[in-house]
Amino acid sequence: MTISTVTVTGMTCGHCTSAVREEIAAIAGVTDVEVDLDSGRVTITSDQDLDQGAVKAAVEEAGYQITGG
Ligand SMILES: [Cu+2]
Repeated sequence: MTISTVTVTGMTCGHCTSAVREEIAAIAGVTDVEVDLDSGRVTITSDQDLDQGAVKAAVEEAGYQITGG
């Protein structure tokens, strides 16, 4: 099991966090996604090495940006 964290900017409400959570949850191997709206911190649990490019693409697909790991 691998736990990764990224920081996402641009989220302003629960709909934003849901959009990010759903996009990241669709990535291969991801088993859990926790999104903290206030800090922008997203904690991703996966059962295989996480594809960071896929995470970036998922966040951008949801309409937000990753600012840090
Ligand atoms: Cu929102």
